[in-house]
Amino acid sequence: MNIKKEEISKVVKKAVEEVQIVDLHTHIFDLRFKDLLLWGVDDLLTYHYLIAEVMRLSDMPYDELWKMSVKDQSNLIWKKLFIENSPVSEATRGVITVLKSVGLDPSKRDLEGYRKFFASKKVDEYIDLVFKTAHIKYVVMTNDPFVEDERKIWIKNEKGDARFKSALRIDPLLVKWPSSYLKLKEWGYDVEEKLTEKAFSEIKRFLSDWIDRMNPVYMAASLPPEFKIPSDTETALIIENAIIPVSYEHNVPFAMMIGAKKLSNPQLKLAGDSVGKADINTVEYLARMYPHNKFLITMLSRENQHELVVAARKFRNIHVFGCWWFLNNPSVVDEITRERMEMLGLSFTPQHSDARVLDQLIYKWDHSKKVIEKVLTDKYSDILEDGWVITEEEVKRDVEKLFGGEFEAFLKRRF
Ligand code: RAT
Ligand code: ZN
Repeated sequence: MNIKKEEISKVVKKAVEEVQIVDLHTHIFDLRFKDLLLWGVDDLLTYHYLIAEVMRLSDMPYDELWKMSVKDQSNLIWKKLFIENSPVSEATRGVITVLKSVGLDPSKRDLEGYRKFFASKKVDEYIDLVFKTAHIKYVVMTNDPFVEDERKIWIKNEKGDARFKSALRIDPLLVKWPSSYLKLKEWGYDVEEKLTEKAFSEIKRFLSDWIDRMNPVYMAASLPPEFKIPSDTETALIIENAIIPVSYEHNVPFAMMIGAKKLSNPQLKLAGDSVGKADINTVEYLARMYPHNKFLITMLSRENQHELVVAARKFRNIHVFGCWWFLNNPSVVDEITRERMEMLGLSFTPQHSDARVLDQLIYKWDHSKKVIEKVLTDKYSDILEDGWVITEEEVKRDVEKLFGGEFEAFLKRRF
C-alpha cells in the first residue's frame, strides 16, 4: 500500500529502528580475544576521544595521565567532563545514551553504582544484550596480524562467534615496511628491505596465508593525507604489486581509510592523531587502473567528501562508507549523508560505528540512525511532493540497503 505523505516520517522511523545492521568497521573483538574486548563504564569513559577532551581541561603532565590506572583515569574524566562541565560533546553524550539504554539512570550521576551494574554482568550475556539493543546483525572487527596479542590467538585457528567477522588490517606492512619486513622474515617469508620481485611474491604469500586463516571481509589500512599512487614510496609499490593482485585473486576488497595524520601530538598516544586533506587523484587512479578490483573508501577530511562522492559516481568499483572518526558528529553526518544520497542514491553505506568499546555500538548507532532517518525522510518527502508513490516494503528495502545490504551486494559483485 502506498504511504501517505504525512505518514512517511513514521514509516521511515520504524524501518530504521528495526533494521538489522551490518557494522562494517569496528575495533571490538569476540570472546576468543579475551581482554582485547573492552566493555563497561570504565572502558567507555577512558575512550581515546574522551582522553583528548579531558586533557584540554587539565595542566597535568601527559605522563602522569598514562601512569594512572584505568579506574583513576575514568574517575578524572567523569569529574571533569560530566560533573564540572555538562557532557554536551558527542563522545560524552554517547556515554549517557549507553547508560540510559542499558537501563541505568543517568540523572543519578552515580559512577560507583554504574560500576556495580557492569561488574554484575557476564560478558557473553552482555554481548547479546548490546547486539539486541543496537540491532546488530554482525560487526566487522579490525584484525592486525602484527599485533602479537592478536596473532597468537589467530594462529590457534579456533572457531569464533559468527556475529564477529574479520578484516585483515595491514597498516604496518604499508606504512612501516623498514621495520615490518623483519617481522615477515621472522615468520618465514623470504624478504629483505629492498622491494624486489621476490619480496612482492613473498608479501603476496603472507597476505594469502592470512586471508586463508582469517577469512576476512576485506583487507584494510589507514593511510596518511600525503598518501600518493603512483609513486615510488614503499606504500605505493606494495599496494600496486602485492595488495592489488591478492585482492583481485581472492575477491577480498581493499579498504582504504585515508587522511589520518598519525601522532600529531605523540604525548596523547592513541588520542593524538589528527586529520589532513588527502589527494583524490590516488583513489581515482587506483579505480581506473584496476577496474576489476574493488575498493572500499572512507576519507577523514570533510574537505575530501564532495570529490570522493564524485569519484564514486565515475567508478563503480568504489564503495563509499562511513562518516569516520572526526566526522562522526551529527551535524557532519547530516551534511555528508545528504551529499552522498543526492549523488549516489542508495549505493553507499552511510555509517560504520568504529566502536572500540562494545557498549559504544549502542550510542554510535542510536545517534547516527536518528540523522540518517531524517535525511531519508526529507528525500522521500521531496519525491512524494511531486507525485511519486512509495510502499512500506520499498522503504524497508531501501533502509536495509543503507545499513548493510548495499555493502553486501558490492562484496558479491565481480567486475
Ligand atoms: O576512530 C578511531 O578510534 C581511530 O582511532 C582509528 O582507530 C581509526 O578508526 C582506524 O581504524 O584507524
Ligand atoms: Zn577504526
